[in-house]
Amino acid sequence: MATSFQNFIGGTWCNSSDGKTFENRNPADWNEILGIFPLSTSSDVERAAQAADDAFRSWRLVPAPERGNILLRAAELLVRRKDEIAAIMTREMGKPLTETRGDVQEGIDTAFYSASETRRMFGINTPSELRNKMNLSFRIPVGVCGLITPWNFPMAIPSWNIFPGLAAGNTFVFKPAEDTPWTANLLIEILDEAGLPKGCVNLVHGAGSTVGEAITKHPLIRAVSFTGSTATGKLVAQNCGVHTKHLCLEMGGKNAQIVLEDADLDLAIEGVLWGAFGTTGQRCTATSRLILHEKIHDEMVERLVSQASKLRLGNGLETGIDVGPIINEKQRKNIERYVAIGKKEGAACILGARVASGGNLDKGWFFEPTIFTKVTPDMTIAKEEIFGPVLSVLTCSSLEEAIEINNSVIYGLSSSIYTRDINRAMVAARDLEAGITYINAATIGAEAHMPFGGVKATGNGHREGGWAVFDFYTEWKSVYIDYSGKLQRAQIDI
Ligand code: UN1
Repeated sequence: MATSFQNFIGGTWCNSSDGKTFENRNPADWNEILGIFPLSTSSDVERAAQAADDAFRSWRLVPAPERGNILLRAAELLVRRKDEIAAIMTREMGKPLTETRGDVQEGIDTAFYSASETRRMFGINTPSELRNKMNLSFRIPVGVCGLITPWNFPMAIPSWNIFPGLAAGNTFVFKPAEDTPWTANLLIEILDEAGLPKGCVNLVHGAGSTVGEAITKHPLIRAVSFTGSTATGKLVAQNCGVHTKHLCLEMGGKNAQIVLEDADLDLAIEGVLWGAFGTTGQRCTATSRLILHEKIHDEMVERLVSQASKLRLGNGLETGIDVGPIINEKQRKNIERYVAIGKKEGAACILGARVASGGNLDKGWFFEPTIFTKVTPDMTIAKEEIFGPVLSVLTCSSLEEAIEINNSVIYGLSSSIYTRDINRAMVAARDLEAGITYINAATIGAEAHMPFGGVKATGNGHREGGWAVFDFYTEWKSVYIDYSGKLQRAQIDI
């Protein structure tokens, strides 16, 4: 019998209001049921929002450094349980242990960073235009925040919202992805053990169409942070718009690595292997386009294919595995659909392009690392996010053309350029339309204390990570202190 897990509302573990459940399965071994989780209802969201609202009244008054101390304890517990959490995460979403340990580490880094910010979160004081008057402005929490997160970074993404959000004095209603509910429970356990007061973070498992939707419409929830597909993000945005909620959207990407003719090709090949096939290509920041200068195109493609074909697919719990499974059957079908479109539109498929099978691979949702060449910017596989191990290779004859190709898509999350020419690298850093640009490094690997997010259709202008996330999780309060002892009228001529 698989273990049953629960929601966490108002500091108490509980089932969904109507007792319904869903299964959590291992994408590398679909017969393995990891646990049974509550399929919650909108009335569970109602209770969670109430609990978060009650908790907010006192949590916002706890001195920020004291809130930070709880985050420090959470960080220490995460350090202690890192390997255990990583192993569970690999079982529920498939990426190899090296990567799930990295995912937990990103949570740890964010916890330490957020705790340190509780002694900063600087405000701004300005001179007043009047005599004997002082102007202060400082950050205040937003209130109850809704958090809807994806399965590809089940510790890092919740962490980089919840930790800074709590540091700033907010409380949460948290709905994790249905593919990775267990990691979410572990995070909540840790926050509880670290001493977080009841109701500050409420966990409600279930479907986006019920739990997610209720979060985006609930009147007590003032802000929503959503990471996931562009299609769902648009629905979230509609609801948040109608219900006047603050919204942070982190959606699709179509990230490119550019390799110019003077680049260190060994480095560029290592970078694209990691960027395109790490996490089985299932990162918002994954490299899904490779833009090669025509002078190095053939050599780079030949060497890349030879190395990509040696990547080892399998269960991420086993040592030596480079590429884990696709998250579920639906997503693997979606990848197959894009591969068929790529072939139909005339791209040349030179590696993979099929379901990986044989032995243990038949137990899960594996797909072979896939490379298309002769891709042109107008093709579907050059424009749409695939979220799988599929790389589209395009050709350019100059830096300017490479930048134009990079910028031709609707998205703008991550980008990368390999060149030894500092001048061209700096032009790329300025002109690539993306929230993140790497120079001589892959498109993946953002650090916890730097702003994370994208331009254009990737998001709505907010950033997660680093100091920038506090712009979402706080509002500015302006305070005027008049110590003149008389009525002073701003802007009024005497
Ligand atoms: C994501 O893919 O949604 O920069 C997050 C990176 C990781 C985070 C990725 N630190 O690739």
